[in-house]
Amino acid sequence: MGLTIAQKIIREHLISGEMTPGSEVALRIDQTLTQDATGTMAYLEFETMGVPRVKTELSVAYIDHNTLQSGFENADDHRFIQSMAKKHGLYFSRPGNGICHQVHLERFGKPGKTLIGSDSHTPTGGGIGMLAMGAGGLDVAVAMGGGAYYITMPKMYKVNLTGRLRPFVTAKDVSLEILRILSVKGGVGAIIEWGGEGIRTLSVPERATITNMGTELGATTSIFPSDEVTKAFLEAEGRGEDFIELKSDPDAVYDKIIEINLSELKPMIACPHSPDNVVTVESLKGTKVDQVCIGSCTNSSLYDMLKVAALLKGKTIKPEVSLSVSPGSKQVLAMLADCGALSDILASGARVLECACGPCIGMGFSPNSGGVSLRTFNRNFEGRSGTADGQVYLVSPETAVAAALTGEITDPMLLGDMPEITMPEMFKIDDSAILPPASVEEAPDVEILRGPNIKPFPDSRPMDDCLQVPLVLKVGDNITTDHIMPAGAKILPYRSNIPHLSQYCFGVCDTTFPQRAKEAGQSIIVGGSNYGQGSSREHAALVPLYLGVRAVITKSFARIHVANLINAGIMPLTFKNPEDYDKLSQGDDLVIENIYAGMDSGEMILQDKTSGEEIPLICSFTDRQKAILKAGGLLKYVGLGGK
Ligand code: MIC
Ligand code: SF4
Repeated sequence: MGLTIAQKIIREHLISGEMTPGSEVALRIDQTLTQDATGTMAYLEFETMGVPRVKTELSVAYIDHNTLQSGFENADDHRFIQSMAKKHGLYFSRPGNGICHQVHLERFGKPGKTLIGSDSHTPTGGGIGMLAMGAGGLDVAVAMGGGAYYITMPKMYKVNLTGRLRPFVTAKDVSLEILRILSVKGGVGAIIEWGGEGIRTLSVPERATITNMGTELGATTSIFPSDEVTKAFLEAEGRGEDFIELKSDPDAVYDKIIEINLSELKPMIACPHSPDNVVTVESLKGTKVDQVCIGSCTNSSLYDMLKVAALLKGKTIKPEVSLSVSPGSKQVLAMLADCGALSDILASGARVLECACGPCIGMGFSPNSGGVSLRTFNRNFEGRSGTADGQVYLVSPETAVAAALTGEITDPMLLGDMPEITMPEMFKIDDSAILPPASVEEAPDVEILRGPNIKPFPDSRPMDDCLQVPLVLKVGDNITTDHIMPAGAKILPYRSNIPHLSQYCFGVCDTTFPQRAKEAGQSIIVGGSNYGQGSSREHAALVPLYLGVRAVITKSFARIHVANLINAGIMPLTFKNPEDYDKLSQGDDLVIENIYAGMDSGEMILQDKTSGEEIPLICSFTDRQKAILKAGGLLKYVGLGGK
């Protein structure tokens, strides 16, 4: 039987396990990346392991999320990460050099390699033919130390593209269309391979837009073949030698095949507050717009920015609209400046922001109260913009420009002719903001710089055989890690300070949760389906751990979050009968007995002492996961992590 592209890369990196969907496989990881919002924690964890130098082929520490530096906290954390990188053999991408995924694609991504990153949009690398996956910081730390990365062997989906995108219809619209078809749960447990003759018309950054947003489908990752388009991109980055051809076998077998005709696609838009709440732009025409943001790891390539500049050239945005443009990297910004496109953007009335995540993660540029914000980003979760009642829509750069120029949601196809965009043959290569590590000889003398914002990890404890605890919080479906542990300019600086962060846990759903959880001492959370979707932030597990949460019971979990819970020593359990969710109420007294035996049999009984109900639960842990939970988390399991 033939293999898919992902199966070929997995086979080549397989350390242990069976490549049958559902079984756990351990993979050798070639490259890692971290960003600063998850990085400080990941490097503290790496430090605990006592490995002097990273054992991967390449590891990069990026600073791109917390670049506001509104106090000493971020600046201190950045110096810590920089000194860790220098000492332990990592490249360090300075603040302002760009968003990790964009820079990694430009300067480091290699077809056929495995990459894990402490950021859920690491699958951006799938655009260049990498098997690139988002992971919790601790899993990235383990990979840096030479350890395997464990995933559940995914199913294989294929999307066949035919035809060619019309002007004003873009890779972003392809991403939104697949979200419309599959929903935010539709990719869970699967790797999505993109193929068909239509992919030849898509450049690497356009492919990367699509694999980036595969994260919103819940997919393990998404991947394109490595072909002549990939080769041309690598050559333009001066890295032609990194090219290898990669394609699936003609008789590869897929669990699901989806057909999309690019020629028939229309400009699409995701409405508040979920990336799969997708309709055509046309259907919302006339909706008044207050703010437009262009950028993020989804849509900040040179190609995107050149289109934006060409459409804005000689025009002025509506006075009622505030427009921000953040190029994805220093390379993109420098090339925009050199060719004059930056002046066209500035002359239109746009605010040009730093090459960083910025508004995407609520680091400034929050919309006005109740404001409608059209963003070329990948997530529009409630409250994520920093304005609790902000109405965030996700669109392509073309649709964003159309709204900025007209002040309302407008089908960009009405803008007239799409100007011709000529891409340069070579990108401008300047790696001066990427600092190499110290040599092996010099590394021991590098001092690690720490600030007072860095607080110890929460202590975990071995799983008890019996839990007798209250149901401290009951939430619904599709709870994101932004709900569990919000980000934004006020909170993000404290990513290395779990006690401080804990005050904001579940703030979007229930501001009384932290206090109630603390008072309970130990507790259980109950959720609906796809619990923990979105960001890879392990803080969404570490903070509940700090607040005493011992188990989370849901209808289903998202992939990275369930791994983070187990790594933190919190037991993820699912209802055997999803309708039992309705039998539980917040505040109920719960008991789970014989937990160890239950882990072995795969089933436990939840007794609700308040209602008298007995509810069967499922726990399908591997032996490794059982051992981690019994030990009280991954660090304890490997003999580290304090008391
Ligand atoms: C996000 O887009 O939510 C983030 C911020 O990039 C996160 C990482 C984090 O929370 O630090 C992600 O996607 O993993
Ligand atoms: Fe940064 Fe937004 Fe991309 Fe997350 S999704 S990495 S916050 S740009």
